[in-house]
Amino acid sequence: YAQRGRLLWLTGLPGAGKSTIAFALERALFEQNKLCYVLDGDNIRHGLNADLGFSADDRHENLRRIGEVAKLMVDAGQIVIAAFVSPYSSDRQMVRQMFAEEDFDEIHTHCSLDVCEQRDPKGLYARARAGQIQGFTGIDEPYEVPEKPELVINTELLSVQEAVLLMMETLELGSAP
Ligand code: GGZ
Repeated sequence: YAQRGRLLWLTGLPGAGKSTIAFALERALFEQNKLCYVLDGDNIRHGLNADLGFSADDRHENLRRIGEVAKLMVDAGQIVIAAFVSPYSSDRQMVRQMFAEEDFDEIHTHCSLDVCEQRDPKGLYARARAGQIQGFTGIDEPYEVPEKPELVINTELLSVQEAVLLMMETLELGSAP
């Protein structure tokens, strides 16, 4: 059984569609018998990183640990799909540097703040606007737009399935589903 492990890193504003695309891609790869696994806030921040919040230092440590976990999984031959806001270029660069060039791809799930805020799937933008959450990315914390991502997915224009196809083709992940 030969499969090259690699890390696909999805970054973008809350509500941009990172996790949705990550899980749709996981399903598509799974159907092609590829070993893959999604890491996102829901399975990382409740367990391994339950001690961390959203200060710049905590976000840095969150992403450092995720990078280390992903490295082990990539060594084990997995396609790891990581979906994290990862708002700071320096943190994304740190993770990138943990991997060989061919094993790491940065994918910017791009969506305007207005549309993310309209979607507000968890009601967090509303809470941030109301002052109930401080330091919320896009509201009172910056999101540093990736300068040279391997791929940009505009989630205002593409459907989830179109985004999956684009990733499959551009990143040479397998045959089109
Ligand atoms: C950003 C926050 C915050 C703050 C809670 N800022 O839409 P979500 O809910 O599911 O995605 C966001 C998630 C961000 O966690 P990450 O581990 O991806 O962040 S980072 O990469 O910056 O470490 C959001 C929710 O947690 N959330 N508070 N203040 N997002």
